[in-house]
Formats: sequence, structure tokens, C-alpha cells
Amino acid sequence: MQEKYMRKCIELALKAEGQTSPNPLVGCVITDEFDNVISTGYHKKYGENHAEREALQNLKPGEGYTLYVNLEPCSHYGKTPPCTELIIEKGIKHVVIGMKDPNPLVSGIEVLKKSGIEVTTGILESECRKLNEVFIKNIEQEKTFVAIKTATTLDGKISTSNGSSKWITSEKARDQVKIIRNRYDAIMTSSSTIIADNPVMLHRKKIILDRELKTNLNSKIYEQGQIYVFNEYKDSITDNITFIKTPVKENKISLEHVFNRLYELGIMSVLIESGGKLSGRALKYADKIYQFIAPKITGDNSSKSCFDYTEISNISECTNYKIDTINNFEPDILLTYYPI
Ligand code: AOF
Ligand code: ZN
Repeated sequence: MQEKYMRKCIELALKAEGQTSPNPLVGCVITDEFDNVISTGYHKKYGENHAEREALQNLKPGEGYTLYVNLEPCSHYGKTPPCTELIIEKGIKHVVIGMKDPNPLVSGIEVLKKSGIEVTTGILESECRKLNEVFIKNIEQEKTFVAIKTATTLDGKISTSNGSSKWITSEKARDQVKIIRNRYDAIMTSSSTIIADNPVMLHRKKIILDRELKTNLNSKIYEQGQIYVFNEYKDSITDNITFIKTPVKENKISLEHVFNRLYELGIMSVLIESGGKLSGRALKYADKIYQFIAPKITGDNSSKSCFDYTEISNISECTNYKIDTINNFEPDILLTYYPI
């Protein structure tokens, strides 16, 4: 039963995907003593009520209620008062928690226990941690979460040698990309991708790496969203475009500087959608990779590879990853994997 309701909390929390940054995704379920769900809530948007408050605010205090929540309830005054106060006030008997809050300001478990409430922790913990992997990295490392998305043939190619790439994956897979994009505060691409494909890439915030300021400002990507262009030459702002002068290493914009700057700008997560050069270079910073694979083979060694950044002589020098999920977007698949 505990897992069933925790799964429901995760489902509720996911309704606000893309809306809560820099805060976590949180869902809450309340049951009565007969295990009937009597209220639910989720954190809808940054700055608004926490999930627990949403679920509790219209509930009459009762006896024998259990509250399920995927993240330890807060016990501090932030933008909103502590959820622990409301939990105690409404007479909740048992609180079931998915994961401890990595936020050092929060010590909800202790506060609840002290007030005599039974507390159970660690229910579906790994699912709960995955749900808030961005929030956890932000709080624990004070760094932006970096994800990479690529779409390849079975032989790991993203285009022919002359750049023809439309389309490797099916429409179903490309629709899923839009859902994935929405999870991240910003998307990132390179001048080469803009020049080769002139993509629209609809998003709230877009990061463009254009060292030499080669891209035409009439390119479709500039038509919408708040845009940051990392380049070697200038710092300036015009309309929706912020140019950011960035240190260069070996003729390339320093990704280290870019990611640090993104965090300073409050961009808590970024999805890189680009060619093999940027994706390859970004791999060492990547927290997660989405790879769509279409059942096609180019068979051509000069076709472009999805990660193109190094030369190795021994297969033991490969970087290793852990595949997390495999999803079907027929006829393609999506592999989601993490660095080990
Ligand atoms: C949320 N939503 O449902 C829960 C959160 O500034 P505040 O008051 O919004 O507090 C933000 C912190 O509260 C957040 O970093 C996290 O540690 C905790 N729990 N936050 O935005 C929620 N339960
Ligand atoms: Zn709270």
C-alpha cells in the first residue's frame, strides 16, 4: 500500500514537470484510517504552495490519517511557512516519506518525530531520487544538471558525411523530444548545428555556443525564447539575446565556464541537442544521456558519429555507462543512460 501511494505521489508531482525549478517536484496523498484516499496535492509552480499544503489546506483535522509525500516535508520558513506545522495542526498520525530532503535547511523528519508523529522513510527511494535528480545535484553540488540528447542510426551515426540528417528518427520519437525538452530549464546547441540545420528548437531559454559569432541572427532559433550566446568577443544585451564573452581553450568555448555561468544565471538544468563535436566534448560533464535509435544503418564510416571527441587505441579506454531505461517509440527506441 505504501508503495502504491508513493507511486501516486510521483505521478502527481510529474504533472508540474518543467514548472517548479529551482524547487523540487513533489506530490502528496492523504488517506484515512480505512486506507481511502481523502485528499491529494502537488507543487504546481515555483513559489506556490508546497504539495503537502495543497493536500492539507482544505482538510478538516481528523484521526488516523496518513500522509504520503515523495520528499521530506519542510520545516523552515522559505517562500512558504513550514509544512511540518500544518501536518501537526491537522492531526496527521503517520507520515510516509520517499526520500530525505538534501536541502540543509530542512529537518522535517526530526520535527515530526518530536511531535509524536510516526514517520516511515525510504519508500520507493530510488524512484523518488530519480524524480528529483536535478534538484539533488543543484543542492548537493551547486551545479547545473547537464543532459544530452542524441538521435542515431543503429551504427551510431547522426548524419551522412555531408550533413544530411532529416530525418533519422520517426515523428513519434521527435514528439517525445519535445516532452524531454520541457523537463529542462534550457536547451543548448552549437553554431554548427544552427548553420547546418537551421532548427527552430522551441523553448523558454536557449543557450547557443557560437565562439566566432558566425550564426545569422535571422536563423529560426533566434525567433523565440530568451537566448544566451556564449562567444569569444562580446558581452551585450539586445532584445531577447544576451551575448556572454567566455574564455576559450584550444579554440573552443570553455564548457567549464559555460556550465558555471549557467548556474549563476539560475539555469538549473540544460539539455544539449547538437552534433557529435559538442555532445562529445560535453560527455564528461553529462549527468544523463537520452539516445534515440532508429532501425537504420548508414554503413558508411565517414558518416558523422553521435559522440566525436577523442581517439583511443584500446577498447578498455572506453567510458562506461549504465543503461537505465529502454522505451519504444516505434519504430525507434529511446535508451536513457547515466555515467557510472
Ligand atoms: C517546494 N515544493 O512541495 C516541497 C518543497 O522557498 P520555499 O518555501 O518554496 O521552500 C523551498 C524548499 O522547500 C525546497 O528547496 C525543498 O527543500 C522544500 N520542499 N519545496 O518547492 C514542495 N515539499
Ligand atoms: Zn514544505
